Amino acid sequence: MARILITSALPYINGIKHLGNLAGSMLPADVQARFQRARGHEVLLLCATDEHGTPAELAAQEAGEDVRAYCDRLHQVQKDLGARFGLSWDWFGRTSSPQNAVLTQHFAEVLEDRGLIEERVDRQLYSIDDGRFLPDRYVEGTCPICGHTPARGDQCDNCGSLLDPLDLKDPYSAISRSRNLEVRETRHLYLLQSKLAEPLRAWVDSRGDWPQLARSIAYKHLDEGLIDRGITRDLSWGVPVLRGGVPRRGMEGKVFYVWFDAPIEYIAAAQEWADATGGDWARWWRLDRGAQDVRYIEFMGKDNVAFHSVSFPATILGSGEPWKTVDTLKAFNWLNWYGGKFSTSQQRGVFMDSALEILPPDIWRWYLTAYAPEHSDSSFTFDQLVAAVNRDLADVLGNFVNRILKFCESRFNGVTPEGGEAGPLEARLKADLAERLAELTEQFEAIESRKSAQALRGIWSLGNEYLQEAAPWSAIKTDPVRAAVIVRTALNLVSLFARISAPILPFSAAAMGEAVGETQLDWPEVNGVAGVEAALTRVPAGRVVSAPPILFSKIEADQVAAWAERFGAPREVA
Ligand code: B3M
Ligand code: ZN
Repeated sequence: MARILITSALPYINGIKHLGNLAGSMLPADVQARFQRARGHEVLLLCATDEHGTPAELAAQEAGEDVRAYCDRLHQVQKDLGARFGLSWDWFGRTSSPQNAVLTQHFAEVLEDRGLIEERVDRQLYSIDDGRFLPDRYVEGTCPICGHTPARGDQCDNCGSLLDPLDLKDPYSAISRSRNLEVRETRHLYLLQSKLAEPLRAWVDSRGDWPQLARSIAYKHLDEGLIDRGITRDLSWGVPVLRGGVPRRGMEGKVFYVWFDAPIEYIAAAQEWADATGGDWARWWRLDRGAQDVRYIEFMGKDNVAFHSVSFPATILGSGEPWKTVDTLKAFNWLNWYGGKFSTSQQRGVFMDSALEILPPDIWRWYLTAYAPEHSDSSFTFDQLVAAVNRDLADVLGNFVNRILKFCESRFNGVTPEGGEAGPLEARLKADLAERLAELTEQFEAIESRKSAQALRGIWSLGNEYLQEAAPWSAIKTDPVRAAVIVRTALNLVSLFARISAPILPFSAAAMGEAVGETQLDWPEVNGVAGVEAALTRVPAGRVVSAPPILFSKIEADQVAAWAERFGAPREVA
């Protein structure tokens, strides 16, 4: 048994997340966690809300709420939505936790003591009408690169360029819209990443297990050369810049930059979990306390890779302390909304709450895994969703399960029939299954979302093909013993399908398992035909089974039209 630590990028607190956020980090992290648990490994799956920085302050202001009250409320909303999507977090923490504050201050102290943090005089936009500095997203204006308006002080949403507020043309305050701004001097702490260029490169070189997308982004940033980064801000909401528990001289009233404290929450979330459950966080995070045996996997969208392959490792490696670092960094491309962008600020696309109003969670989980924006960007469209659901889930998996259970109910009174010996059809089925099960397991291990879904679909199809060829509905008329063998085999396939579908389709898999009396959906043994033999005798003769309620209803054209209207989907071009 191995120990596997899994984190996904921490969703900003500023509103309900859209399907793109789910597809590129939280969902694949959950699928992997469920798979590894089913394999018998010890897993710690952590996530948290990212509550600091200007996104939180601006969203609270827009909602007319105090920022802390806003974060309390949205944290609960995001936690509940995660649970409804089946995200099996061991802990869903908060970057605003006391644990994270203490740890963030600790890292800053240690880094400063090691000569890796320096105080510098900065020039920043100051709003005379608002009476304050305007960091990051508190300034908007025109992008100096592409000319888009409004671009935000930290980034242009149109061309993706990372910006400094001083780069913006025609800047104005995002708080008051005032253009009455001037440049003033202010002091800030800088993390001297340039001094860490060599150890960071050596560290990335040593990560043998990073998929291509993450690796190429990491080297791009290393090759461009590391620049020192300001890690404090003139804001009041955030982790205060303390040293030894008192305000650090010269930094009174300032807080750490959101991207400095947010990744530290990966560690702090484990501490929150330990404090709440009596678990041992150090065993997962400290190399001197057992974490050298942990495999650590991170999931995130490609825009977050720089922070996880350079900035956060700079904090950790720079500390000189024995912290666990990421072994496998799995990055995703963008899920687009009909070729354009999902947008939280403009409420464009389908969001986690409205998604669940129209379809159950497993439908989304399947679609977002099978069509994950993995090796390139991909576009969400309702037509593609319908094809995936109707074809894969309703016609293949749902149909198989329903058909065999209904047949067993009507012909065998819902009791798994006994008698008879497996024949050549079953032998071929087992050989095929052995091969495909190995392939499926390999794809899950490699964290290949699309290929895992594809391999799974292939195994479901084997079930349908078997049933079609074996035709128990004919056999029952001429050879009831043969019919018994087929039905027993197919009921065992239902059990097997429940076990291997559970990482992606936890709710449907539970219903399928229940239908054939299986509550332990562990992963089958992968050792050729012997493993399959074992899997196909789990449901013994004599066990009572019952057809589950419809697993997956087909989506009808008029539903799609209504959704397209409701979500303002652009008209599809054929
Ligand atoms: N909150 C950005 C995002 O949600 C940021 C990730 C933090 S991970 C430590 O895309
Ligand atoms: Zn731009």
